[in-house]
Amino acid sequence: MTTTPTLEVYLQPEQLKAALRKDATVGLTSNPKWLPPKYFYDARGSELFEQITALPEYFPTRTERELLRRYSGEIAEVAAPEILVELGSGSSEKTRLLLGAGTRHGSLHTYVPQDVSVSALESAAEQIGVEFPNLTVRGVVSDFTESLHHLPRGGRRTIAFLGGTLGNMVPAERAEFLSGIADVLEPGEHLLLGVGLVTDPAVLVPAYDDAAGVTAEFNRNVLRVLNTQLDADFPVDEFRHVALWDADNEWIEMRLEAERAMSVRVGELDLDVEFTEGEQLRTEISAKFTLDGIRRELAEAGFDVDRTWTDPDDRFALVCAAR
Ligand code: AVJ
Repeated sequence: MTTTPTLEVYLQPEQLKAALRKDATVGLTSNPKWLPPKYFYDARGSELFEQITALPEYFPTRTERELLRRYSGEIAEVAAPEILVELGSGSSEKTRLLLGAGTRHGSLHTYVPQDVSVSALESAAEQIGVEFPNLTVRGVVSDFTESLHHLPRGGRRTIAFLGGTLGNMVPAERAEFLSGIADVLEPGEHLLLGVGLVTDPAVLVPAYDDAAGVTAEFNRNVLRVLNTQLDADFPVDEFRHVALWDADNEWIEMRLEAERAMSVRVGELDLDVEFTEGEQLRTEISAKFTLDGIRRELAEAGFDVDRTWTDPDDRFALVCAAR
């Protein structure tokens, strides 16, 4: 049986644009200035992120892939998913390992990749459909914080949230997000998290500041998105990429530093944004976790942690938690 993947769109380009207008208005008029990381991922940004995942310095993706290669059989046994929902699925590249294990285990019949990027979802859903002809594939274009209202029914579900993307949220946002997931799951359903662990800053920082400058381009891409979407005139090449380890908060922070004083016009917002020389705009946090810390956050949200798996260097963890 081969069925064509379907794509359900709950986030229209106009809605994404309205959210961008609102977030850019708030963030660019705040002190310090900031922008949410979800706007990195237009077609070019998604492609740059794919390049990041292959960089020698960026260990999270290959570490998580290795964990999935090793342990997806155990994960399938613990969670026995009939429906696998993946939040922020991107290219779904590592998910193939889970899909393979789920189908071999015999339980899995449906894969629901969710992402804000239509381009990433379309190609991922199509490839998965070809590779796993017996799986029903239902792509969902939405914002993952809002996608929980549209969860499929009709079988035991596992929600996978991989890659360390949970780290893009500050603790209060994570608490709300995790309890939101707990609320929509039934007892016996699972959440599978992939999280980066607190590790040596000498390893972490280069992962976000690679020698080839791909992460710098990815970071600056958010300004290109504003230029295109909001008719802004950021001189993109006059912003310097900054990545630092915030030891108190245990997160990596990415910023863009204005190399000179400037006034940026954001046409669609009828807004002029002043930067002083050296002023930094925060574009992303990527929080890292300890096993005790993530267990505690999950327990507070209403989960029971069944199993954790880590790599030999303790840089990344897969955490499987039951509702
Ligand atoms: C996709 C959010 C997991 O935080 O490591 C990679 C994004 N930013 N390099 C991460 C990212 C800079 C990535 N996540």
